Amino acid sequence: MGWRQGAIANWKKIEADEHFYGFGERTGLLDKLSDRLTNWTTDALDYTSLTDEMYQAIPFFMALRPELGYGIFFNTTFWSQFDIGAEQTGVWKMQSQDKNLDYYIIYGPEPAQILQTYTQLTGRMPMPPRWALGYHQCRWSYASEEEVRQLAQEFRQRQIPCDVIHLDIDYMRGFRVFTWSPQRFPDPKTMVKDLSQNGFKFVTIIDPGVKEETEADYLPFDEGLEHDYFVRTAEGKVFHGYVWPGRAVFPDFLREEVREWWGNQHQDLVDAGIAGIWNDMNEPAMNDRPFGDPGKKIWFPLDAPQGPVDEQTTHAEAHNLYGQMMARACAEGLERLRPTARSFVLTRSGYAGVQRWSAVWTGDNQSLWEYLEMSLPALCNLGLSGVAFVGEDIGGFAGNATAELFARWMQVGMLYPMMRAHSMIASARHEPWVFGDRVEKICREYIELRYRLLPYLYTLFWEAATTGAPILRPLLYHFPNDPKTYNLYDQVLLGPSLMAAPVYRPGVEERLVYLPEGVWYDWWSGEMHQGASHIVTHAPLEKMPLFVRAGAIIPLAPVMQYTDERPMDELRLRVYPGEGEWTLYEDDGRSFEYRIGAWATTTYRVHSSDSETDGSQTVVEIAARQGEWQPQPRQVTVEVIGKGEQQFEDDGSDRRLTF
Ligand code: MIG
Repeated sequence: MGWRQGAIANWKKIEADEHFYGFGERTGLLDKLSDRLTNWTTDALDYTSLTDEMYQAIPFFMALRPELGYGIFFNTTFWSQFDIGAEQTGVWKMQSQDKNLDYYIIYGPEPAQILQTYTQLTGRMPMPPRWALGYHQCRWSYASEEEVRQLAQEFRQRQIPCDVIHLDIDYMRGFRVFTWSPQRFPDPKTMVKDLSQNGFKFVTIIDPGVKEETEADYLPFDEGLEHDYFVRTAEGKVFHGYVWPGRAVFPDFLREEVREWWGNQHQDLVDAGIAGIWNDMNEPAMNDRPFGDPGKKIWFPLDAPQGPVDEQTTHAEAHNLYGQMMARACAEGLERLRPTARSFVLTRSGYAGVQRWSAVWTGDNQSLWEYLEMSLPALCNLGLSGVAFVGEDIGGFAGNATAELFARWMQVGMLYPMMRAHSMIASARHEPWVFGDRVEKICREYIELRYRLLPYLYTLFWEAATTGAPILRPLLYHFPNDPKTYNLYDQVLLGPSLMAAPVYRPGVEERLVYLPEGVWYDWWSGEMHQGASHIVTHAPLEKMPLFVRAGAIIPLAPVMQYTDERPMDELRLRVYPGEGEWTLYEDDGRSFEYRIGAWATTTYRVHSSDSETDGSQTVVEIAARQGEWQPQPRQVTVEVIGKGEQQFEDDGSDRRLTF
């Protein structure tokens, strides 16, 4: 180790065959060997595969080689940096502007164990509302009640499932947070109520910058100023930056009373029926002069005091926590204001542990094939950093998707833990029907597949909530001793069983796929393949190659137009012959009752047995349901691939089926 004024560093050896993952939100490919990675939250607008500082700053990574892996959590919120053999081959380095060197070494040997321990330290996500797993539609902006009603109607008429509509900054009056534009949204409560009859939930954007309003009454500014809630400079002046509403001030979210006050500001939105909040610009992002002028990006002076008086620090230490504490204020506020319903919170910026309060999306990507390609390793590395509920803007934020790009992106988006399409102001719309019939049909099919997979997905969220496991996983997560997976960034596992090998290049209709050890089944045709091997699979625009591991049990729900359209009255289990086990998790999907026992788990097992008379049989065993939650009466169909199906009324008792 070494130190000098204002910096401290530590060096360690890189072993042969070692690879490096996690590091929070990152561009480029999966393995970060030979990279330098800075932890400093930044509005990474226009980022590319070479960009270092991103919206999230999570000073955690894991090192992996066959039979051994370990994690490092660098416990500092100051500016910090990892150098993974870039400066000196065979050596990695961590340095920070902290006075103390404080870090955790987390033993694996496998990624799952590392994450379990890491999330024991930094926390895990709460169960989200089930509707947040549905399809989200966003645009900057759906800017009037009429436009929103039209959009909602379009989804239902075209029978494309959708649960959530996001309202971007133009719903506000002159970009003032916690207001509505009276011209564009004269009666938000009625709009939300009407559309909720049809199953829609609403998420509104909230930025941290509060408009400095010296004349008219504007409570968020007046109250914040009166109670001294805004960040001040070291000289004691209220700090100003320029954001959407013009000259603005910024709450000091590090203080508990400020978080509480901020959380309570969401009351009117909650009264209007808003069920989720989207926190943007919280790196924090701001300019030194009004937007539109050629200003430059700034943030608070590094010596600006922040935090409670008895534990005060400066922005140098608080910077990386700004977005995280804003998301926390929001999540805790919503839980107070909606005490019987789970809410959805989405944040752009965060630090280690952001999963405790919010889902994360990766900011401003572009409508280009390269960004579709990069989305998988980016989301996988976030998952390997403890943040399981993540998504990218489907279709790309900046620019205009082509029909082909959009179709391929919707296929990949089906795998994103948060599935949301978005598009930038003045760019083409990214809705499932804007690219003509062929692409609309593809979008419908993949969104429907998402809804069919909801019981599987919801169980993966439960796993994330209880163990810290990612939902979207790189192959190395399940095959950590297979070096062929170490740089495999363009195939992903959704949970333990379902593997996708998406197409992310124009004009490509054949896809090379690596099948790790074991038997794999083609999701679409049921065809069986023996791994470890490479295969070439046909992938016309209608098809994203999907494979299932032998021994997998995938629970499927009927297609619905939104998650709560009706209780799940039918459940289909797709069973892939082999040895395997799967526990299905269920609860009411919306309240906090699961915390006091209102949940249900059912464990299914599959194995083969050789009987003298019938040859090889597949046996499916269903253990008696556990927990206090009672699902709706339902018909269960067990379908063993290649063997046939059987049905029964699910009364929660144990059974044994042979095929
Ligand atoms: O200065 O609210 O990343 O998703 O649509 C741009 C407008 C501000 C950036 C976000 C983007 C959002 C946009 N915001």
